[in-house]
Amino acid sequence: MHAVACGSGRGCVCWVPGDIGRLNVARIITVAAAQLGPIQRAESRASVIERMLALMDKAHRGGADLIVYPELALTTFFPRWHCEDRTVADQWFEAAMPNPTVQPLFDRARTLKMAMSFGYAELTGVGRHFNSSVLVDDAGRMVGHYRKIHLPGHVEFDPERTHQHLEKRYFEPGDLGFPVWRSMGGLFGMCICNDRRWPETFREMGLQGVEMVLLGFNTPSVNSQKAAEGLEERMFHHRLSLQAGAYQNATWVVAVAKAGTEDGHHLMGGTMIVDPDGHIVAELQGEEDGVLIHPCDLDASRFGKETIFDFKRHRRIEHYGRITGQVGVIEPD
Ligand code: CDV
Repeated sequence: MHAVACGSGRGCVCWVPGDIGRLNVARIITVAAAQLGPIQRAESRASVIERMLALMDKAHRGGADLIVYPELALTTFFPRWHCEDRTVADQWFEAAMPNPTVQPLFDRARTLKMAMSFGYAELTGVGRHFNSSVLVDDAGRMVGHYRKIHLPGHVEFDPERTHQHLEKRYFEPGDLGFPVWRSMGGLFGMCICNDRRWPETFREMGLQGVEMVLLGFNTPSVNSQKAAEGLEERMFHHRLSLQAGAYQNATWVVAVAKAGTEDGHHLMGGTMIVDPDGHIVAELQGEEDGVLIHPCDLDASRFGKETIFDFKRHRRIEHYGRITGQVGVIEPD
C-alpha cells in the first residue's frame, strides 16, 4: 500500500492497496485539546481571548484541524459566587455569539482553517440563561450549538458546603437535546462537564452514530459536601466516566479542563483524549494553559459500532422503559 494526498486539505491519507485497487480513506482529525489555566474573577474577556489565541496558534503549529476549549471558557467559573440579585450574574453571560470581544477568535480560526469548540454562558434574546457550547467548522460556519442538560449544584446559598456550586441558580437545563452533527467528514457531538457522568448523554449521541464527543469541564478538586473526596477520587471518576462513555459507544472523547486555582478555589486538570476502545491515548500534565495534540482516526470507531456495540442487533429497548419513564429510584416493596 502507499499513501497519496487526498486533496481535502484536512490531512487525510488515502491508502491505495495495489492488489485490491480501490481507495480506503482514513479519516484523521488532528485534535488540539486546549486546556485553560485559572481565570480570576478580575480577568477581562479580552485577556482570556488573547490566551485562547495563543493556544490556537500553538495548535496550528502542531498541525491541528480542530481545537477544543473548556466549559465557560471566557470567564471564571462564576457559579461559585452567590449573587443575591440574579441579574448581577449577567455580567458573565454573552448576549450574542459571536460578539465583538470574541470575534478575533472566530477570525483567527477561519484564517488558520481550524475548526473550534468552546463553552460560554449564553443569554438569549428573551432573557433565558444556558451553559452552552458551540462547534464552528474549518470554514468558520457555526455547525453546532449545545446547551448543558445535567446541571449540578443548587439554587440557594448553602452554608453547609465548603464552596458554592450555583449552576441551578444561574442556568436552565438545556433544551436542545444531544444533537450530533455531520461535519468535516465525521459525526461530532458535544456535552458539558457534569453531562459526562450520565451514560444517557453518551448513549443519546451513540444512537446517532457519534464518532467524536467534545467536552469541556470545570471540576472542583474537592467535593463541597464530602471533604474526604479529593483530587484522586475526583480524577478516578472523571476517567471512569470518559472511558466508559467512549468504549460503550465506540467514540472518541476529547475532554478539556479549566484548571488551577481561581480566587482561592481549585479546579482539577485531567485534559485527555480517549479512543473508541476506551483507552486514554493522550493526557496533559499540569494546570496551566496548554494544548494536547493527537491525530484521531474516526474510522477507529467502526469496529466497536459494527460488533459488540452494534446497537441495532443487540439493544433490547423493550426492557429499557424506566430509562425515560421515571426519574428517581422506585424500590420494590
Ligand atoms: N461544572 C460542573 O458540572 N462540575 C461538576 C462538579 C460540581 C461535580 C462536575 O461534574 O464535574
